[in-house]
Parts: sequence; structure tokens; C-alpha cells
Amino acid sequence: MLIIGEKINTSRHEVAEAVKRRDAEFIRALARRQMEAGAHYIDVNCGTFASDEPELLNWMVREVQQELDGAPLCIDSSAPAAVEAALKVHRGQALLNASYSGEQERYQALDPLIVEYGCKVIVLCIDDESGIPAEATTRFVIASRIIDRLKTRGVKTEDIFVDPLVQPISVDGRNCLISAETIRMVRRKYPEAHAVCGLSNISFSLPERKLINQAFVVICAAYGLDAVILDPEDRKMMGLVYAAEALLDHDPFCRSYMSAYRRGILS
Ligand code: THG
Repeated sequence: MLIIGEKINTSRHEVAEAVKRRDAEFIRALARRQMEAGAHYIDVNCGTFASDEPELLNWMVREVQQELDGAPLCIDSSAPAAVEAALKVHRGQALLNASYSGEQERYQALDPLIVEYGCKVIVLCIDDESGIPAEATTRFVIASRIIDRLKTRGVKTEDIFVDPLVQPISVDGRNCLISAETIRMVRRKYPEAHAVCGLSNISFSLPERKLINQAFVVICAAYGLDAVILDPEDRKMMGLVYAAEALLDHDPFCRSYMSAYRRGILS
């Protein structure tokens, strides 16, 4: 399971405060701690700073990559101008988390950047006709169209990550299984593509959200989720992810589980 560390996000109060005072040390430490806790990518998001977002995301990318000796980042912004400002200074192959979807306005703005910079890309299962579709099959059809179009632009299937767009179970009891089935269908048709999601939406408005998020990640793993955006400093969550992968025979000889255990990142 590819772990994307979510903590550098200005929707979190302490990160917003650190960004306001341009506290590079705070941001760098948060990046380093997440890597040491087992993250493979660090997500960077300063979307709450609307007009300053390009400058701030550019700054974050430079600081975090310097701290991590050029490790690739997950650039999380729905503003194409901020995405471009970030990609200009990013070294290596970025993972673009930019609300790329089947909506014409989105892909017309982002396709040139994806091609120019050769990014990996997260795609959301939405388009202009269906909005966020209620059914997994519709999400799968939209994802298929997006993947096929990206391939004609020269993007490799292995560089595409499909996000089923997780919605809260408090809104509709089927929402976990809708995401899970979407993941299963996408990965059956495109085994080289990846499936990714964030965990927190699933538990929106419920108490003890972590319990729901933890159960959700295990279910999604069983349906083929192979990348996840989470807090890697949550060792209980990390333990569940590695245990689930071992149990599902996604981890031959439990090698990754054992190595994570030895690194002390599980609990
Ligand atoms: N899909 C994609 N990108 C995404 C999401 C997704 N980016 C944003 C989000 N969802 C994932 N990132 C975060 C970042 C921070 C928090 C949640 C999701 C967050 N954390 C709380 C905090 O730190 O206060 C609580 C976390 C905790 O309990 O530890 O708010 O779905 N493609």
C-alpha cells in the first residue's frame, strides 16, 4: 500500500498558523516525521489561502523537497495556477492531486501541465453529465473514459490513480460499498492503474471517526485499494493497513509487514 502523508494541509489549524508566519522549520519537521512514520509521498495543500496559493505551494514544495532530499510530492490543489507554480520548482515525478476529472474545464486546464511535466495523476470519478454519480458502475464508466483519454495523451496507465470520491455513510449507508465496488471494477479492467482515497470523508458527522476510518481502509484494501491518504503518525492505522495487506495475500511472506514492524511504525 502506497502511503501518502496528509498532514501538511492548511485546513489543519497548526499548519495554517505555521504557513502564516512562513515557518519553514515547522513544515519541514512535519514532512520528515511523516516520512519516518512510513509515508512514501507527502501531500502538500494550502488551499485555504486562495489568492496566495500559488506562491505558498511553490514555497512548500521547495522547503519539503529540500528537507527530504528531493523525494517526490503529492501536489494537492484544485487551482491550476497553484499547480503550475508548484510543478515549476518540483524535482522528479510529482503525483498530481488536482481534482483532475472528466469535467472538460478541469482536464483542459490540467492536460498541458501533465504532459509538460510528466506527472502521475489522481483522477476523480466525476464528469459534466453525472456530477458525483450515485452508482459504482457510473463512477467506473467515468474513470474508464478518463483513463482512455489520458492514455491518448501519452500518460502511462501505471501513472494513473483513481479516487472513487468517498462520501459519508451518514448520508447514505451504501457509500462505503459504492467506493469499494468502484475500486474493484477499475482495478479489474486496468490492473496497472492504481486506486487511492482519503479516509476521513467516510466518517463525516459520526462519533469516534477513527473507528470508521480504520474499518473502511481494511474493506477498501480487500477491494484493491493500493494507495491511501492518511496520517502516517497514527501507528494503529498503519498497523491495520499492513496487517490487512498481509492477510489479503498482497504481501508475500509478510515481508512488508515484518519490515514495518522492525522499523517500529506499527502498533
Ligand atoms: N482524495 C484526494 N485528496 C484529498 C482527499 C481525498 N485531499 C484532502 C483530503 N481528502 C485528505 N487530506 C486530509 C488532511 C487533513 C485531514 C483530513 C484529510 C484532517 N485531519 C484532522 C486533523 O488533523 O485535525 C483529523 C485527523 C486525525 O484525526 O488525526 O482534517 O479524499 N484525492
